[in-house]
Amino acid sequence: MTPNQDPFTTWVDLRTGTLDPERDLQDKHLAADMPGYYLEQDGAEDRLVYRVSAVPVPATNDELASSTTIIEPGTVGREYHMTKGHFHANWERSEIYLGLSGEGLLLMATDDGQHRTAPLREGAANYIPGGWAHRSVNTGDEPLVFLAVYIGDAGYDYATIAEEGFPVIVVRGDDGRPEVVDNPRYRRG
Ligand code: M6P
Ligand code: ZN
Repeated sequence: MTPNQDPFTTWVDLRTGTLDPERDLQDKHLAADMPGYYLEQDGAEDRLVYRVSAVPVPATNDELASSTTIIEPGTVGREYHMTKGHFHANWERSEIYLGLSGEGLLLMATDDGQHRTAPLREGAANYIPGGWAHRSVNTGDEPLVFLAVYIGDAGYDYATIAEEGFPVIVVRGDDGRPEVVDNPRYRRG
């Protein structure tokens, strides 16, 4: 049998998340890419919130796709910078998030409103089973960097989270520390 791909190496800078070679960079800005994702977004300055550097592979269930994500530190209102978050279009597909640097939280939720919070920092390898939407939040003062590995045909369902939100949000408390609180705008599908 002849394999349909050659092996390849990607160098990962474990602190910055930079890949060598860079193949597919996607920058996510507050205004253009995340309209309505934060409770207090009106009037917030536009900015780069996060960057995804992907290692493209064919979108089949034989392949493992991967990417680093770098979330800049900061808040929009009281909410910490976060990714958009998604279910997989093939919703039973799973994923692993390995924390590389910085300090944050991984939020996971099912479409019937269950939710979980996991640590996302150096050395935390989080398993995200199929059916759990996932969003990462930078609660620290440095960029939050993690590596994701997922099945090639997982795909993205952004619409459910864009419309319904997550059951919880992560805000900076009065003492300056992160708090996970109920999302007043959460709508269960
Ligand atoms: C991780 C992976 C990617 C995802 C990225 C940003 O790197 O899960 O597939 O694109 O995080 O998350 P989102 O797509 O929700 O903005
Ligand atoms: Zn995913």
